[in-house]
Order: sequence, then structure tokens, then C-alpha cells
Amino acid sequence: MATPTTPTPAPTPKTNRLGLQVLDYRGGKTTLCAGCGHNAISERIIDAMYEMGIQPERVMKLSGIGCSSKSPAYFMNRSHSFNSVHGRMPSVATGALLANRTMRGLGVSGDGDTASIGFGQFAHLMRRNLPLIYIIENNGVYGLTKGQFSATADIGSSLKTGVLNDLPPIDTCLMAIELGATFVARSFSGDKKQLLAMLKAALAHNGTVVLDVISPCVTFNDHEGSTKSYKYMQAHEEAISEAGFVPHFEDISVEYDAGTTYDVEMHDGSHLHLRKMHEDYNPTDRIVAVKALMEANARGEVLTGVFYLEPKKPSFTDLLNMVPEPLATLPQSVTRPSQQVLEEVMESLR
Ligand SMILES: Cc1ncc(C[n+]2csc(CCOP(=O)(O)OP(=O)(O)O)c2C)c(N)n1
Ligand code: SF4
Ligand SMILES: [Mg+2]
Repeated sequence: MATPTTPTPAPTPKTNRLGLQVLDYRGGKTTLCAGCGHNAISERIIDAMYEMGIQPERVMKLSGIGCSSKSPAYFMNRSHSFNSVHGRMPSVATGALLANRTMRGLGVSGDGDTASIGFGQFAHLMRRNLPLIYIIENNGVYGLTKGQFSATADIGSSLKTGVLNDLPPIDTCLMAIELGATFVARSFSGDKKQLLAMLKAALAHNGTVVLDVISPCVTFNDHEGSTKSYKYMQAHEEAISEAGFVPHFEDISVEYDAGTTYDVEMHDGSHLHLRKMHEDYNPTDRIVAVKALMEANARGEVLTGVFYLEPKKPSFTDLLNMVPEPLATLPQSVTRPSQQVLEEVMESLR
């Protein structure tokens, strides 16, 4: 007679500091092409939000129009989401975050949505230092409308049809640094480790984060002649720094050499360690950052890493002295002048 075996208990699912599982951060099934860089970015957002223990309901996902802008549907189903008009995510984000400063803003846009039709909105957003993580899923083309060049396409790169791009590109990181963003970085959708560290650091920042992520479009821009393909990135990616992130809630002390590594204390007390890979790297000096980017662009290299960080600058909501409560839940006694005040105003106008 066989001896009865006791069933092995199911393993307890792993949870984060809020007691949530990674499943709690997932979204709908993607409808993007298999292999699209945007899918890998969604995965890293899920990992970063889970590992940082962010309450999904406290997050607003904002986007414009494009394959990239569709991707918020594929992560964090429990969060709020607003898919705006093409290139208009910044103004929607500004309104929403000013109306409710208890929420975290995560914007997802494309290179067309940001640097072509939305360029004016992007520029004015940068000046304000709104507390928003702005991810540009950069593939150099308008993927959703079948692969025309966008304004980030490199001069001399070609479409699948052989058409050459003869206009110079807009470097969104250079623009963001010049116009006032306080956390500016570039990564590659295929670089899991770097992208995850950057996203976690972005969640610890109070101000505008611009994270330009080269995200190949496998259907329209992954061929020979493209400078946004997987192959091109593997051959031309050059990291300016290596990022290590220690969240404020983990008691880990990291040994690092102050001569080779910058230790930046973030707004929430987390630490970002940036190990220099370039001689003159200094993430707190915007002139150095601009020079490094311009030189790399001239050499045909795609520089990645955290280029510029200013963790102490007041955000737009701090500057405007907004009340901490969401405007929607303020009582009318606070949002409307009383009858007596209105009568006094009328009286003063007689
Ligand atoms: C006002 C307006 N103009 C044009 C379009 C057509 N359109 C839809 S998506 C898109 C470009 C999207 O490119 P990008 O932001 O790079 O996203 P991707 O699809 O490459 O991820 C364009 C031009 C539109 N939807 N609305
Ligand atoms: S068309 Fe390009 S950008 Fe759009 S989902 Fe497919 S691979 Fe991604
Ligand atoms: Mg694009």
C-alpha cells in the first residue's frame, strides 16, 4: 500500500512593502507588436513601481497619441489613466497635478508626440518643474501611422523604403536640460538594469524627470540604415555613468569611492550612486552635461545615463504654494467667498 503524501503548501507569493504582489501592478494584455521596445518599458515600469512600493491608486498615468501613448493600458490597471490629444499630455498633466498634489504623475509619450506635434507643450512643461515623470519612448518614427520620420530621427538615417532623412534631429535631453528639467536621463529599452535604476530614482524625485528611452520600432525602424534599431544601439550605446539606487526604506550601506562615484541624496531620502564612466562627468553641472551630449552626438554615439540632476529645486506645486488637499475635496466654505465677502465687494464697486 502506498504511503499517503502530505500535499506541499503553495509557496507564499512575494510581496512588496505595501503587501502587494507584482500582479497588482500589471495591466491589460499588450496589443503592440511582439518585440516592440515600448513593451519592455512597460515591464520595467511595473518592476519599478512594485519594488518602490508605490500605491497604484495614487498614480495618474497620462499620455498623448501613438503606440507609445497606448502603452499605459498595459501596466498598472489599478491606477488612474488619461489618454489625451496628440502632443497635449503636458497641459493635461499640469492641470491634473495642480488640482491634486497627493497624486503621482507618470507621463508616457512618443518622440512624435513630444518632439513633433507636442514640442511647444513639452518646452513650457520643462520650464515649470512640475512633479512629473515624463517618459519619451523614442523610436525615431511615427509608429502608429506607419513609420514616417519624427523630429528625433538622425540626419542621414533612412526609412525602410530607402528615403533619407535630411533634417537634423531634436535632442530632447539637451532641450530639457536647457529649459529647466531637474532630472534628465537617457536609456535603452533593451538595458533592463539601467532603465530600472533610473525609473526607481525618478520615483524618488520631486520635479520634472525627463527619461528619453530609445525604444526600437521592430515593424518600421529596425533595419540597416536606422539609428534607432536594436543593432545600432548595441553598437553605439555609450554610458556616461552607471546608476545604482538605494531606496530610503532599505537599510543598506553601500561602499563607494567618492573619487569615482557621485552619491546624490534624492528628495525622499533615497540615494542614487552614479559611477563615472567618462572623465569629466558631473551630474550636477548642466554645462558639462550639455557638452558631453553635444560631443557624443557629433561622434555618432548614443550617450545614455543620468545627465543632469538638481534634487533640491522647488517644484511647480511648491512654488505656487498649493494647498495639500485635492481641490475637488475642499469644502465650498474654502473655495467660495462667503455671502458677506461678496456683498462687501459689490459695495466697494458702487
Ligand atoms: C492632431 C493629430 N495629428 C495627427 C495625428 C496622427 N498621428 C497619430 S499617432 C502619430 C505619431 C505618433 O508617433 P510617436 O509619438 O512617435 O509614437 P509611436 O507610435 O512611434 O510610439 C500621428 C502623427 C493625430 N492622431 N492627431
Ligand atoms: S508599429 Fe512600431 S511602435 Fe507601434 S507597436 Fe509596432 S513596433 Fe511598436
Ligand atoms: Mg515614435
